[in-house]
Amino acid sequence: MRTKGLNRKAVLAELAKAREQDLKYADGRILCSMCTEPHPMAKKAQQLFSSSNLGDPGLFPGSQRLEKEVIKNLAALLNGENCAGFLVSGGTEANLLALLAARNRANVSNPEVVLPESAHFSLTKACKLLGLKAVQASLDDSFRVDVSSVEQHINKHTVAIVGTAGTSELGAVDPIGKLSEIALSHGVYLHVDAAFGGLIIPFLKDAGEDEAAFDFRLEGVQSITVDPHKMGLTTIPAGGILFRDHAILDYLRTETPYLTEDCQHTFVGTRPGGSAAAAWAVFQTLGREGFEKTVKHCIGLTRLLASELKTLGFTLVAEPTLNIVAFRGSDTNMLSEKLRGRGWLVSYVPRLDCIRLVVMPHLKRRHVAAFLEDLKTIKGESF
Ligand code: 0PR
Repeated sequence: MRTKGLNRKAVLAELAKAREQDLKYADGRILCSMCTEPHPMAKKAQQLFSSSNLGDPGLFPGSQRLEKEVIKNLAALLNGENCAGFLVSGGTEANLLALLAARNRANVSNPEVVLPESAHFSLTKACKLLGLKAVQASLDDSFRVDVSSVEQHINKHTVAIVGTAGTSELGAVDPIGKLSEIALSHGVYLHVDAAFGGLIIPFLKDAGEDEAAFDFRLEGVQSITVDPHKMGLTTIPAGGILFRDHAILDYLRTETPYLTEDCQHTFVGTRPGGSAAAAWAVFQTLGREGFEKTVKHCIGLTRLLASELKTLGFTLVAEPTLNIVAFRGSDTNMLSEKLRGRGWLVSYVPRLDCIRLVVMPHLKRRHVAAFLEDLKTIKGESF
């Protein structure tokens, strides 16, 4: 640390320099991220609540009320009548809390969790941290978890099975209805990772798309991860974990003897009230209609991209379910490098040998058109 402090102007100039190095969502070049430019009201709200700590809610009852209202909004969206839940640091912490609750509830020796091959790596991290054996279930031809594979892996050590509503690589939605039936018949905990899809799928019906049931209407679903800092247009950090009912919280409880509340249920102690305020502000400003419009925009552009990619002779890994397109050509890894060389931030997925494009709200039609033009040029160069 420097001995003498700098003046504000100098500090701001240094910050501006660093900010300049960062990529901007608004430039429409980021096609590999599940985050996006936050709504202006989210930024404003986060600033207003920058000193608030949800970890000591007796000092910040207003912030706690906003967190509770955000959780209530998410629960209503996911058809959970008696949900308990928290805003946490992200999908990773949300998934960790779900598996912790499942492990403690089952209280068996050598605990195991059945994870789809397509599960996000945060679930593998959680298993490592919690001493759980991760057992992989295979996928079907449409990259959704094979329900019979899940069922085959359930045994007396299984504490949870997991389904994903919007996989990170392809946006596939696992057959949660069938997983729910299995969970009920084996008396095992079902967690749904809807970190990405949880704020898309509920709006698809209104956007003219099919809505696959994945939420608390399914009796076997015990918890859902749903992240406002992905499709919720809010500031980072804002993950969400919802539990079917308050009873599950007993498995997460840690005493906090000298704070304004006597226990906590999250991993993170000091939690940003600004995140609750920001998510709340977005929900209030956009309302259901605003979210529907955003989802419609993203899905429309996804469909456009998918059909243009096919016209250009590329193969889609799967028809997109949500706002992710994955495609491949003759040398896909090389193609992804060439695209990055032209300033397009795309991800290459080695497991599937494909390029993955996440069509987030910051992408506009003109960006997609420019991307396709560059793709055409690169393709032309290779022949
Ligand atoms: N579950 C699913 C289905 C996810 O896609 C992710 C992250 C998580 C859980 C974990 O969430 P947190 O990262 O909030 O803890 N999905 C993105 C991914 O791995 C995260 C991300 C976002 C990565 C933006 C890069 C980026 O620029 O792709």
